[in-house]
Amino acid sequence: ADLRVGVVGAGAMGADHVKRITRTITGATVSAIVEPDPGRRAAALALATGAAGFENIEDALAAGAVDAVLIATPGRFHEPVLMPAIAAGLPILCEKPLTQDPESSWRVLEAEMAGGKQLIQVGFMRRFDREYEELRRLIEAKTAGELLMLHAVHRNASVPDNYIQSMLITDSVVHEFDVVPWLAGGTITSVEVKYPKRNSLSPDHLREPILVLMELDNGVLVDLEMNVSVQFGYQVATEAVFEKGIARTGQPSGLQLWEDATFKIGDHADFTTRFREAYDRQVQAWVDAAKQGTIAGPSAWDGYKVAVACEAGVKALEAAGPVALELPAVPAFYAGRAAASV
Ligand code: ISE
Repeated sequence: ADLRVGVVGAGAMGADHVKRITRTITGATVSAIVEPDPGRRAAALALATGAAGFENIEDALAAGAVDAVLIATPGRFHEPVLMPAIAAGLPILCEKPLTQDPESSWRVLEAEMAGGKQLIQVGFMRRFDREYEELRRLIEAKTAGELLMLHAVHRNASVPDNYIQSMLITDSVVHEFDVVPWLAGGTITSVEVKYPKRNSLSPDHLREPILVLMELDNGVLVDLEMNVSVQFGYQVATEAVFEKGIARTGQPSGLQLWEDATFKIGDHADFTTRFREAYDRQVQAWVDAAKQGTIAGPSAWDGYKVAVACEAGVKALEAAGPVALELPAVPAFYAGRAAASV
């Protein structure tokens, strides 16, 4: 039988997932839309035939309307949705971040551990991007030698009005905090932020772009240009420097067009298309695993590690130099389950 998924939060990302589950994913249907805003709820319900609408997760759970929960609310509302879903023992796909600070992420880990079963997969979809997967294999195989450093760019055309300075870290760099250690096989030990000349096209309340430097315990150094007002489109790209080779991901690969003595290559406008395949693969893997009572991607522990990095990153926005970070020992509950991570 199809996995009956309740999608919690029907903003841009939630609506995108509703369409995905309805049109692309096999073995799952959207059985509930949980969204307090009546307009958004109705719009999402119109995309998912047969789904029931609820104002909050408690009502959806009480109605027995869902077998699994996909959380796509803003990050600050994740914990209040995660806790009842964990208590109900349901599989969960939680959009990034797990929660917005290490303390609340730790509470989530404790709740999951208390239930004795891994329920939470965190939506760091970059791990499902084929080029990142290939790059990770290349780094592991060492055919181009050891990885020395990564140059990364993360560029958004623009951001919504509610996007504040700390969100450069907690909403955007959060992805690199997950994917960089996963790629490079190390742990982040410090984060530093430098400010180049400010973009006059940035919203008044933002000081960006920023340059983020991450040091890993295996000696790999990472620089990231985080830039959210580039106007022209959406780019997430990495150049990996090896001892005897260079690898690049995320290069423009759309339509090639020669016109008016000019050559153009199509590129992306936003993350829904740039990572469409990654999102599809992530959600399919989650659905398949949920039916087997397991997860198939980043765990709650991975989410916790990222929360610790984000805390250092937010401090680094104000600090003069690198901000060191330290992780507690991985709880045995998660240590034995590395295989659950792709
Ligand atoms: C957004 O929330 C995302 O997750 C996107 O992947 C990222 O590029 C963007 O900066 C965030 O605001």
